[in-house]
Parts: sequence; C-alpha cells; structure tokens
Amino acid sequence: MKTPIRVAVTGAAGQIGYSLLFRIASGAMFGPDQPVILQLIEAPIEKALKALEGVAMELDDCAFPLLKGIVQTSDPAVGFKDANWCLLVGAKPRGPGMERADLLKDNGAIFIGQGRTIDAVAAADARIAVVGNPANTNCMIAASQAKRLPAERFTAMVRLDQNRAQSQLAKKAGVDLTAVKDIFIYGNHSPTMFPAFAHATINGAPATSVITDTAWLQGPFCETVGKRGAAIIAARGLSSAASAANALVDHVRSLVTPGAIHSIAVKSEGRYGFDANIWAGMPVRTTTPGSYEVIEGYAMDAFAQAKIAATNKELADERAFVAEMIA
Ligand code: NAX
Repeated sequence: MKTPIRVAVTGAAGQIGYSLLFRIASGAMFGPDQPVILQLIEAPIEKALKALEGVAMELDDCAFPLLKGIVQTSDPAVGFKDANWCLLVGAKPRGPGMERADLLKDNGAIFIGQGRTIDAVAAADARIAVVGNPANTNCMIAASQAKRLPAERFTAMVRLDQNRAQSQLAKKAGVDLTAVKDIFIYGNHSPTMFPAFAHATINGAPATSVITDTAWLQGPFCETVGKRGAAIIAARGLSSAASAANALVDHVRSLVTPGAIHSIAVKSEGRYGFDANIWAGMPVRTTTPGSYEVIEGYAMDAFAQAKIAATNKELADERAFVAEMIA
C-alpha cells in the first residue's frame, strides 16, 4: 500500500466541492492505488462549516477504501499542513453591482493569505491548482507570496475550457469526441480566452481541413467556448459545478501522468507573446509526476495573435489592479 497523499481543498462545502471530493476519494484523481487524506478548508462561517460536516459525513458513508482521513477546518494553517496538493476552489463570488476591481482586491486578500500559508506549512513537494475566480490572477497572487515553493508549482485551471472546446469541435465535425486532439486554451479563464483551433486535429488531420467553415471557427466556436459558463448559469440557474470538478480531476490527473499533453495556466515567462509575470493558459507536456514543460513553437497567424493580445491585455489589467497588494 502506498503512503497516503494529503490533498487540501478550499471551498470544500461549495458546489464544486460537492462534486469534487467524492471523485478524489474514489481514486479518479490520483489513481486506484493511491490512498488520500482530505484536508477540507471552509470559510469561518457557521453555515459553511456546518455544511462541511454534512459533506464529511457523506464521505464517511461512501466507505471509500482509499480515503484514509478527513480534516475539517477553517484555519488554513491546519488545512494546508503537509499538503502535497492544494486545490484552491473557494473564492469570493462577484456580488450584484460589484466592480471587477473590488472582486480582484477581495480575492487578492484571500489568495495572498493562502499563498503565504501554503508556502509556510505545505509539504516540500506541494503543488497548487487554482479554480476560484478570477483563477489566473488569483494563482499569480498566491504564487507571488511564495519564497520556498517555485512559481511553476502554481497552476490555474483552463481545462474546463479545453474540454468544452473539444466537445464543440467534435459535435461540429460529427465525430466521436476522442477523435479531436491538441485543442489548447491560451490566456485567461474568461470570455477572452483563445481556443487555438488551427492546431487541433480531427482523426489525425488538421481540424481546419475537416471543419472548413472558418467563419464558424473564428466566431461562434470561440464565443460558445468563451461564454459557456454564462450559458450554463442562464439554463441551470447555477454556475457549472460538476463539469468544473471533472475538469479539475482532469487537470491534476494529467499533471501526474508523464507524457500527458494538456492546457494549464502557468507563469508565462513571455511565451506566446504574453507578459512575463502573468499566468496564462498554454499547452504543456507532463514530464515527471507534478512537473511539466511548456510546449513552445506553435505558429500563430494574425487572427490568433490578435486573440492572444486581447486576452493578454485583460490579464495585464488584472495584474495592474492588484499590483500594490503583491508588491
Ligand atoms: P460556491 O459559492 O458554491 O462555493 C465556494 C465555497 O468557497 C463556499 O462554500 C465558501 O464558503 C468557500 N470559501 C469562500 N472563501 C473561502 C476561503 N477564504 N477559504 C475557504 N473557503 C472559502 O462556488 P463554486 O460553484 O463551488 O465555485 C467555486 C469557484 O470556482 C468560484 O470562484 C467560481 O467562479 C470558480 N469557477 C472556476 C472555473 C474555472 O474553470 N476555473 C469554472 C467553474 C467555477 O465557476
């Protein structure tokens, strides 16, 4: 039996948490032979902590053989202690009439605190994956506080967008989903993101040779992927949760699977024309479990360059809003 890994999850009693925790405990994220200890962190709010108790009871009631312990806490120093993976799902939602700058600042305060605490108490091999929005900038903020853990350990999730794009291309081409490969997301997890359809393949052929409707690829395809979150809220009355949890399972599973090729948001270091200090979605190849290299060299045409410039500007503006906080 392997030694259990410690998985800290913030926002554990939220919507995404309710779909996510059971998948982690069942082995979907780290594999069928990897025991886990769940370290569940909620905001210090009575209702949230009570709900967390209920979720923990349900986890007990599943009798998952791989689940070797559950910690419930509102203290990040307890929740992140010795964590090998820190899944930062909890965030402050945008309230009615709230300005984007205020949302960035309120979440900035949360992610500064969490970044510092993780750096102080998490395991030496800790990896951090951010889902709570604005995910890219929250990830950048958390990473800015780390002195011990290197910046590349901090990634933000764009996998939901990748999965959405893959599904839309398959539907349009009338092929099985698995026929679509190498569709990667560049930039922000927001409607400005760019799903780079020109590099995708369908049954091994360029997607653009199978779907020849360029106007659809440049217009409705990019818009549908970019605005899918809003479409789900309009239909369901609630934001995407099960698909987001599933995407986080995919994000981490791909990151622990050497050879996997997938999109994550990472510190750009100036790649693909992004500002150096922002976290932008781009394609990576997992090297050893938890580590990756960015796949460079995909050529960008004028359309792609304009899309990347727009999503880069949004990320640079977000960074500027919180620059004083992280200085
Ligand atoms: P919920 O509001 O259902 O749950 C969030 C939970 O986080 C709440 O239980 C809240 O008490 C908790 N929380 C708030 N501040 C906390 C803190 N400082 N420490 C610990 N817990 C804290 O939201 P849910 O639907 O679960 O979504 C969670 C986040 O994911 C949101 O920010 C949402 O915008 C974001 N999303 C990101 C996606 C992505 O692809 N990157 C897609 C899905 C989702 O919209």
